[in-house]
Amino acid sequence: MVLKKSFLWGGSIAAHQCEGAWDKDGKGVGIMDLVTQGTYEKPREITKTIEEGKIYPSHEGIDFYHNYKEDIALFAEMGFKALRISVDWSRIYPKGDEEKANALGIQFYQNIVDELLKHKIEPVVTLYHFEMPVHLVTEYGSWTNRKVIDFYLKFCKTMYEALKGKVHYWSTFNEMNHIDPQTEASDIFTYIIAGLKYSEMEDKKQTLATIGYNMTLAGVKAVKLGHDIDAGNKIGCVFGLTPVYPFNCNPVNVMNAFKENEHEFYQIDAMCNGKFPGYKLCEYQEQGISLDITDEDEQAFAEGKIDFIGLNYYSSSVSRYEGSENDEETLFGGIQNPYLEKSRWGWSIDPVGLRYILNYVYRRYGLPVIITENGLGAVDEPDKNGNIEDNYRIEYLQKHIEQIKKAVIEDHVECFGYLTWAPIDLVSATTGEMKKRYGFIYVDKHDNGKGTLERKKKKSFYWYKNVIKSNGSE
Ligand code: BGP
Repeated sequence: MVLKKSFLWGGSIAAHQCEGAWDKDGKGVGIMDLVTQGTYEKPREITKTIEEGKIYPSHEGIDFYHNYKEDIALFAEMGFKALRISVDWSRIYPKGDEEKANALGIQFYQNIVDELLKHKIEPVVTLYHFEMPVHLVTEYGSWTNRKVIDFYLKFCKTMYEALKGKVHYWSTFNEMNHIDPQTEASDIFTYIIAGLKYSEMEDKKQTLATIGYNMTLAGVKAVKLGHDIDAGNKIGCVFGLTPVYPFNCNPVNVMNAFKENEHEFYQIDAMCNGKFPGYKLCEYQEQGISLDITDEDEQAFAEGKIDFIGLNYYSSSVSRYEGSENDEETLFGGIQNPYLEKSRWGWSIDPVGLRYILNYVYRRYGLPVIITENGLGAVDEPDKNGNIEDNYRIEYLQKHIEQIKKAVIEDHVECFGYLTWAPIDLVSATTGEMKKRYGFIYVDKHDNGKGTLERKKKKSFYWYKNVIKSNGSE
C-alpha cells in the first residue's frame, strides 16, 4: 500500500515571517511589525511604536515580497504539489476598518497565486496567521470586540472574491487554539494570536474566553461566507496540537493529562460539531464568565462547519504531576519527556506523537486532515565549502513521514497532505530569530539584521525532492 497519488506534498510559510516589505505598497502596521527580535531565554519585546535602532524581524523578513518568483521556482524544482501561504490582513485593509481595500495588496496575492498555478502548485491560503492590523487592537480592543468579527469577514470576502476559482483550500485561522481561560497564557502567545499581552489583561479569564469565542464565531461565519461565494471552496481551520501524555498510569495523572489536552480542543469541537460546546459554557458559568451568545450565533455555528482540519504538529508534552514543580518545563506547558530527545529550543522530538494525534483528530471528528506544519528548528552552519549538510533535519522529517504513512496506510486516517514548516528559512514566530532555521533553502540573513538574502539549497532540498518524486517511499 502506498499514499494516494493526489497526496499534497509541499510546505508552509506565513506572510509576516517571510514577506518583509512591511511598509510597502500601502501596507498598514500589523501586530507582528511591533515585535522585536528576541530569544527563547529572553522573551521578545513588544513595543508600542517602531523605535530606531531596534531590530523588527518582520520588517525585512526574507524579502519574499520581492523574491517570490525565485522562491516559488525553487519549490517547484522540489516538485511541490502545494504551498500554504497566508494573507497579511494589514496589506489588504491597512487599518482594518476602511471602506475600500488596498488594490496593491490584493494584486500581490493574486500574483503569488498565479505564480503557484503556473508551476501547478496548489495554493492553500490561511486568512489569519497572526497578522492583524494594529489599529484594530488600539481602537477596538482586538477580538474582545464583536465589531472586529465584521471587519474580519469583510477582509475574508475580499480575498475569497479576489482569488475565486484559483484557490480551493482555505484556512480561516492559524492556531487560535492556544488560549483557553482555564490555563495561564504567555504574553507572546496572546500577543501573536490577538495583539494583546496576557500580563496587561485586567480580567484575564473573561478576556481570554471572549477572544476565544469571538474568534471561533468569526471562523464559522467565514466558512459559510466562503461556501456562499464559491461552493467549490474547501474551508478548514489550522490548529496547533501538542498531545499531552500522562506522567504515569496513576489514574489521577491520566485524568490530569486528559484535562490538559482538552484545553486545545473546545474550538475544534465548536467548528466541527456545529455548536459551541456545552461543557465549556458550563465551566464559564461556574466561573462567572459571561458570553453574549445570540440566536444568530447558534445558527452561525450550525451553518459553518469546517471541511477539513489543518494540523500543525511539532512536539508532545507530559502532564504535570504532584511534586513536578522542579521539572524542566516546556514551551507547551507540560514537562519534558525523559524518553524523548529535544531540539535546541527544548521541543521534544516525537514522531509517534504525530501518528497518535492524526488518529485522535480523525477519529474524534471524521474529517480529512492535512498536516499544515511540521519541521525542525535548528542552527545550520555552512561547512568550509559553504554547503549545509542538515542530516538532523532529514532524519527528523523522515521519521515523521514514516509515522504519517503508518497512520494513513495501517490506521486508515484520511490525511491528504504534508506541508513542512518551513521550506525556506524565515523568521521564527515565537523567538523572532533567524538562527532558528527550518528550511530546505538557506537564506543569508542573520540576527543582527544583516545578510545578502542569497538563497542556497541545503542537503535536505535534494532529499525532499526525492521524497516527493517517490511519493514518500524514498
Ligand atoms: C507555529 C506557527 C508558525 C511557526 C511555527 C514554528 O506555531 O504557526 O508560524 O513559526 O510554529 O515556531 P517558531 O517559529 O517559533 O519556531
